[in-house]
Order: sequence, then structure tokens, then C-alpha cells
Amino acid sequence: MEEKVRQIREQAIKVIHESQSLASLDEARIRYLGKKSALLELLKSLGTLPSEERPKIGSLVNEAKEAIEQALRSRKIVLMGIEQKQRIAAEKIDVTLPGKGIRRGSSHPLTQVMAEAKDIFLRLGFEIAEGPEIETEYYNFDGLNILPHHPSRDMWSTFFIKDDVLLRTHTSPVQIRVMEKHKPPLAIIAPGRVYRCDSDATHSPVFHQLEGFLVDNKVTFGDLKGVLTDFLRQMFGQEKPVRFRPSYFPFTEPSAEVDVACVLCNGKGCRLCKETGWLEILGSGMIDPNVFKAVGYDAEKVSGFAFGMGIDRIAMLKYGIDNIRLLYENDLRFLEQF
Ligand code: 2NM
Repeated sequence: MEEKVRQIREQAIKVIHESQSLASLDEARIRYLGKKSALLELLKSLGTLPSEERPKIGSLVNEAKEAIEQALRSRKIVLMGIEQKQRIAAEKIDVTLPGKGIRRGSSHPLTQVMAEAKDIFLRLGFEIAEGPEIETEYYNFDGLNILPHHPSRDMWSTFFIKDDVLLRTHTSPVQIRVMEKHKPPLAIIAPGRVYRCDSDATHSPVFHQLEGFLVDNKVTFGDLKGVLTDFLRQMFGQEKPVRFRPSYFPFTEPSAEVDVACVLCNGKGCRLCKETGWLEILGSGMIDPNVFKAVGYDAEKVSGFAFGMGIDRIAMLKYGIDNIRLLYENDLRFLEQF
């Protein structure tokens, strides 16, 4: 009997020390201390022993039970420590690992060129004005001295929405609206989308313009030349030759178109500049007295210059883009280059 108790006690403690998880430790507890354990069976059979042996065996069984309970407690502490370490190791996050890369977007080439042009004029003291893209014939034509049956009205292939309502063909209506509301001195630029019924490699039915004007007492053609030359040098490079050529617009008199030396051949002559050595960049002129009359200014007292340029054309020249559609198709293989 004594030997049996000793064997159970040794085996239980061995199994407890070798158990590798809290779950198997619990199995060992049930096996050695549970209702069906050998130790409990022994205790139940004490009655079959001679009475003088009972206390001795009884206390041996109790000692074995306590020793097993003690072994369970200490093994439990060890296993909880191991399992916590494993859990922490499994949950560990290396915050120094490189993250998943985020694809970075970039602004559209038209947005970039527009921002560059705006910045130059803002530094020169101009302010930005905006206006509606759906306009009336008055603001798009008549107010600009483009009269109803004047042949120059054909210069702008107009999208009409209905009689007297159209998509603006230039941003000049913005300037008329600003002049109607405010008195000189004024230095304003009007950037924005404009529409013309025209479509080929270099013309899109929707495109972008930046127009502007400066009105004050005694503004001269010299002021026009100074401001526009400075703008073009900032835009195309300080050394780039610039030239002013006489031209015609209904809303300016005199009028001039402004060229810069070709961005490809710098004046030698090539396919891009059609062998002229020059690229036409903007239109300009001294605002016609009829425009001042239309907005209620005294044409005897104020004078001013105005100008306009196509942002799409400048972007195409600057980046060597040969088809305007590329600017509107939003093909990422194209846009990712900017
Ligand atoms: C151009 C060329 C020349 C222009 C004129 C005006 C206004 F409203 F002040 F009369 N705004 N824009 C103008 C002048 C536009 O674009 C080629």
C-alpha cells in the first residue's frame, strides 16, 4: 500500500513537471486528483485495511495529495509565464518595418502651367477674378466691341445654348464684369475654361485661357511691353528673345501679338516654329475706347492694356506635347510623367 502511494505521487509529479501547456496540466490535475483518480480510489478503500494501518496510509495519501497540489501550483506559474511570453512574441509588431508604399499623385500639366502664370502676375500686383462659363452675347461679344454683324464675330466659333446664351469663347467677359463693378486703378487676371467649336491636334472644344488687364490714368503701350516682357522672361527664361508684332483685335487699338524665340531651336528655324524661329504666345493691346464706354468709364481720362493667352498651347510648347487630346484623356501613362 505504502509503495503504491509513493508510486502514484512520483508519477504524478513527473507528469506535472513534464506537461508543456496549461491544458495538459489541467488534464494531469483531473487524472491525479479528480473523482476517478487512483489516489481517491485508495482513500475510499481505506476501510478494507486493518484499523492500525489506516492512519498511516491516510496521512501518506494526504501528504501525496498536498505534494501534487503544490507541484500543480508551481508548474502552473511556470507555464503561465511561458504562455504569456509566447503570446507577446506572437503579437509583436515591428514598428520600424517600412510601410506599404502609397502612390503619390501629381498635379496636371495644365494646372502646373496655370499656377506658374498666375504666380508671376500675382507677384506683379495683379489680382485674380472669376466669372461664369455660361454667358450672354453682351458680355462675350457686344461689350467687347465685337458687334452683331461684324465679320470678326466669326473669329470665335461659338457654342450657343439658346438665343443669347452661350459658352464663353474667352475669359474677357470677366474683365467687362469687373470693370462694370469697380473703378480704376485695376490690375486683374482672369484664368479659366473657355469653349470653341473647334477640334484637331492643336484645338480642343474646351481649353484654358489666362487673360488680364491693367487700367489707370496714363497707362501706356510702354507699360504693356514692360509687364508682358517680364512675364514671358519669367515663364520662358530671362535670356529668351521676345518680339511684339502688330495685330488686330476688336477690343484693343493698337493691338500686338507677342512671340518668344522658339523653345526648340531658339530662333534658328525648325519644324515646331514653321522655320520662323518664333512662337506666338499671347495677344495684347491698348483697350479700345468703345470698351471703356460700354463699362461706363471716361475714355478721355483712363487708359489701359489687356492681354490673353492659351494655357494649353503654352503647356504643349513647354513639354513638347504634340496632341492636345493628351491633356484631356487622363491616361495615367501620360500624366505620371509630370
Ligand atoms: C486678348 C488679346 C487682346 C482682352 C481685352 C480685354 C478687355 F476686356 F479688357 F477688353 N480682355 N482681354 C484681350 C486683348 C484679349 O486675347 C488674345
